[in-house]
Amino acid sequence: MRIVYVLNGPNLNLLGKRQPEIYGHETLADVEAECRRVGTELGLEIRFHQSNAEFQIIDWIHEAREIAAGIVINPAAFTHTSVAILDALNACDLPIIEVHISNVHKREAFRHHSYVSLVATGVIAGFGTQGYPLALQRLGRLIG
Ligand code: CA2
Repeated sequence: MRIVYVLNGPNLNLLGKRQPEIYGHETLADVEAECRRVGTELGLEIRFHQSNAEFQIIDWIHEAREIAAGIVINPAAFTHTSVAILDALNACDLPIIEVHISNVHKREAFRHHSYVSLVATGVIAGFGTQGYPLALQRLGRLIG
């Protein structure tokens, strides 16, 4: 089965517990369950991870580079700051879908720039947590 990494950056472990007006009521566990359900439908094995540490996300990208068919990534605040995550993704010859739960373009100006978009195959923003299954559907098409 084709392996897809679904990677989540800092503070996304708080999903559904704070700021529901921005990020909704679903928890990260709900998002993981939905990714696994859609992954099964699409014949994808989902490796779902979250970390607050930049190095850990980079290590998972290195893992994905070796064994995965694609990456879905919500780098959270690292989106706007991390050249290191951009470099790690650039070392992958894989389709990469960048997901943001909120519409970053109607928020603060510092959220309008994404390092990850420089390497992403596609970007989904503002679809709430539904962005994750949508990203998996797109990957399913791309790697089908
Ligand atoms: O909209 C997104 O998915 C973001 O990647 C979320 C990041 C933010 O820094 C990006 O600009 C956009 C923040 C994730 C923090 O998630 C929380 C969830 C609930 C409560 C507090 C934080």
